Amino acid sequence: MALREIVKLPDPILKTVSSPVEAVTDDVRKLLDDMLETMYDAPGIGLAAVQVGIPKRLVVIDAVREEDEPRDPIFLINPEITWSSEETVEYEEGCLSIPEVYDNVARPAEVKVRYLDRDGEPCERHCDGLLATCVQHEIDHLNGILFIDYLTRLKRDRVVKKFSKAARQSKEPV
Ligand code: GNR
Ligand code: NI
Repeated sequence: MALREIVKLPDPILKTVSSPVEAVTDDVRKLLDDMLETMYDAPGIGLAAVQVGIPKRLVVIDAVREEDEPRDPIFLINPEITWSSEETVEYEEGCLSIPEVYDNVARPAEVKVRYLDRDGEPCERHCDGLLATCVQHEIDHLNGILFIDYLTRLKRDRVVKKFSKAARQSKEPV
């Protein structure tokens, strides 16, 4: 397993629509393991492959665990939401690709997600609580959508400007 570098705003790869995984091979499992290690190291509760620069429809999540409990990762390959509740819930979201920015986003409180697991087996899982929010946040990444896209234009523009300026300055000669 290896740590991968997390892509940050304003990298345009974050806007790409990721491609479906054709076959669940050992290379795919190796990438999932690297993503998981990178997520735990960050630390975060979810990570999409595009966040390590690989626009494939792969997600890892470990969202519903107390700190002292054993790890319980979920691997989602080609995930699709097949049902969302009418009821919504607001969580304060953050994103490893947009460090130190947090804001409230309302999303369906419960979803059903269909996916292939790391053995390539079709699965369906009902999600609620933080897991439901996290699954939706990660599937958004696969479609080039970030949580700041749900904020007001004013707030989003402020965030994008801040990260664009920081990127510009880090490229300037000293
Ligand atoms: O670590 C993360 N925490 C989080 C908190 C609330 C809602 C979503 C998330 S996902 C985020 C990790 C991340 O950026 N995944 O793409
Ligand atoms: Ni994110």
